[in-house]
Amino acid sequence: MASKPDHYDGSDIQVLEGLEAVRKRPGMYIGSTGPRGLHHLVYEVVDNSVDEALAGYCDTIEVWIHPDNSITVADNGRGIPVDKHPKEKIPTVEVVLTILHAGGKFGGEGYKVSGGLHGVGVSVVNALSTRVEVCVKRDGKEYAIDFDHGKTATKLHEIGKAKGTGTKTTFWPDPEIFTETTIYDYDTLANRFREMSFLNKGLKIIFHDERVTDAEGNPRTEVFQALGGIVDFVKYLNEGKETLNKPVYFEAENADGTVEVALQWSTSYSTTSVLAFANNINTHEGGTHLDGFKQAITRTINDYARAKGLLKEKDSNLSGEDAREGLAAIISVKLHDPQFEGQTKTKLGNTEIRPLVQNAVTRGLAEYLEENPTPAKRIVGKATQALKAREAARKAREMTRRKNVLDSFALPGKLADCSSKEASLSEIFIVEGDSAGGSAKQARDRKFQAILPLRGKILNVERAGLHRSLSSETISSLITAIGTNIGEDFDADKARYHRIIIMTDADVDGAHIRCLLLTFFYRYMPELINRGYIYIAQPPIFGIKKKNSRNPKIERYIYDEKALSSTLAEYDDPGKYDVQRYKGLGEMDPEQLWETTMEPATRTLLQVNIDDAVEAERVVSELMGDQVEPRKEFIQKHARDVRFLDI
Ligand code: 0RA
Repeated sequence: MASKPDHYDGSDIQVLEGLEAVRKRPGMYIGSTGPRGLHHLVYEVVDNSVDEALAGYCDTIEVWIHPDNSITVADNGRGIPVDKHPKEKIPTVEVVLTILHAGGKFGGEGYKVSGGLHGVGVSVVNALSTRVEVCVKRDGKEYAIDFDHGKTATKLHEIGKAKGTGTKTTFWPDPEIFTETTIYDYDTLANRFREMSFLNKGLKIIFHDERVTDAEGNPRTEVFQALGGIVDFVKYLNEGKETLNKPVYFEAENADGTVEVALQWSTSYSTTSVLAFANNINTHEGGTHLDGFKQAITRTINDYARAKGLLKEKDSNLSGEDAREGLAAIISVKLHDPQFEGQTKTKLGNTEIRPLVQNAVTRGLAEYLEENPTPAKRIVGKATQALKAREAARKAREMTRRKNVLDSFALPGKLADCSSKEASLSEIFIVEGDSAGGSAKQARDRKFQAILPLRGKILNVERAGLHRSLSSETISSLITAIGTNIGEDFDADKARYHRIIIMTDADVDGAHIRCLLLTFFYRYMPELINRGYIYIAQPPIFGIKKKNSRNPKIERYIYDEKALSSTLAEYDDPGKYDVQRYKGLGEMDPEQLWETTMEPATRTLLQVNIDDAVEAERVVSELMGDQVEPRKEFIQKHARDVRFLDI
C-alpha cells in the first residue's frame, strides 16, 4: 500500500474533487466522450503550445500519434515552470496538470490565455487519461513528472542536462472514459492543425502518424506552416476555382483585441466560404465579428456600385447574399475575454468587436475597390448577376408554387409516405432508382418509414445554381417531400422527417449520387445537417452463406471491404462457404434489405455533421465544381468512404 500523506491540506482535497468531477461528468468538460471528445484532448494540449506561440516564445509544435494511439505534443516554448508554486507548495507544472482550471492562469504578466473551445486546460486531459508524462526543458535542465489517472505517480525530478527550452506531453486516453473509440483519425487532426497554422502566421506544426510507415519505416509526416497566414487560408478555400481578384488582407487593433480579414471572390455560387474565428476557434454559429463583417461587405459593395453607376437609381440594392456569392473570407479576431454563446458555444458575443471589424473592412475594402477598378467591376458584376438570378428564382418559385409543385399538400407522386405525421418519429429513405425503390417500399415499416425513389442523376447544384436546380423535377420532388421549402422560404421546423436517410448502392455511381445529394443539403439546407437530420444508410457489400445448403439463409453480412478476409478467417472451414457480393440494393430481397439496412434495431446509420465546414466546403467545391478529373479520381478512391464530409 502506498504511504499515506502525513497531513492533508486544502489543495489535496481540491485536487481530488476537481479531477473526480471531470471523470464523473467528462461531457461537461470536453463536450462528449465520443470521437469528438477524444480529439478534443489533443486540441487542449496543442492549444497550450499555441498560446505560448501567441505570446511570442514558441515557433514550432510537433505532434505524434503513436502506434498505441497515445499522443505526444512537444513545443519549443519557455517550458512550463517547475519552481514551487507559492500557494500550492508543489511544482507549478504539477499544479497545471492536477488542479482544475489552473491552466495558464497562474502565468502572470504577459501570458495570454486563448482558452480553447472548452478552455479547460491540460488537467482535464490528465483526468481522462490512464497515464500522462510531461518533460520540461528549462534553465539548462530537463525535468520529468508523470501521472496515473490524473494523480501524480512520479514526482517531478531532474533527468539530465538540456539544450534549449520546451514542453513535451504524452498522454494515453482512458478507454474506460472513451468507451466508443480511442482510435485517432488522421484527417480530423490534420485538418485542425492546418487550420491552426493558417490562423497563426508562421507557426510550424509537424505532424507524425507512427501507425503508418513507409518502406524505410518512417512515419507518415506532414508539415503545416502558412507564411501567408489567413491569405493562404483563402487561397486554400478557393483552390480549383476561377477567382475574380487577388486575395485582399486588412488588419486592425485596439484595446479590445485584434482583427485580421482576408477575402477573395470566385465565380462559384457558394456563400458558405465565409469563416469566422475567435481566438483560433471556428465560431460556426457566427456572432458579432461576422455580423460586422457582413454589414461592411454589403454596404461597401453597394456604395461603390452606386458611386460608379454600376447600379442605377431605379435598381434595388444588392442583398448581403448577393454581395457574398462566390466570396471566400476568413475573419480572425483575437480578444482578451471572448464570450462564447449559442447552443454549441461557437457564437461570439462580444459587442465591442463588431465596430472594430466593420470599420476595418469598410475602410480596407473601399480603398481596395477604388484602387483596383478592374477586379472591382468583376466583383460588382458578380453580385449584380446574383441579384438577377435571385429575382428570377423567386419568380420561378412563385410560378411552381402556383402550380402546387412545392406545395406541401401536393406530395410528389413517387413518394411512398409513412402514416405517422409526427416528424420526430418519421424517416424518409432517399433511394437511387425505381427498382431499389420498389424493394425498399416492400421492406419498410410503413408506419414511420417513407420511401422516395430518385430517378437518374440529380443535378449538380454547385454548378447549376439554385435557379436551374429548382426547375429539375428530382430536386423539386425532394424539396416537397422534405417539406421545408428552400432559399428565403426555407423553414427547418417544417421538416416532415427528422431522419433523412440517403440510401444508395455501394458502387461508384452510388457514391456519386450520394455526393450530389450531400452537396445539395450542404448548400441549400445546411440547417438540416446542423440539426443532425441527415444520415447515410450502410447496406452490406457481402453476404456469407453455407455452400450447397438448402437453407439460403445468410450467416453473416459484411459492411466493410477490409473486413471480408478477416471474417472469412474466423470460419475455420471457409471452403464450405459462398461469398455473395451485393452490387446494388436491388440484389437483396426485401427481408434482407430490412434486416441489414433499414431496421432501426439492427442497422447502422452514419450521421452527417458539418464538423469541419472548411473541409466540407472545399471538398464539395473541388469535387462538385468545374473540374471533372479530381472528382472522378476521388469518387473511385473513396467509393465507400464518406468521411470527407466528416461524418
Ligand atoms: C506559464 C508560464 C510560462 C510558461 C508556460 C505557462 C507554458 C505553458 C505551456 C504548456 C505547453 N507548453 C507550454 N509552454 C509554456 C513561463 C513563465 C516564464 O518562463 O517566465
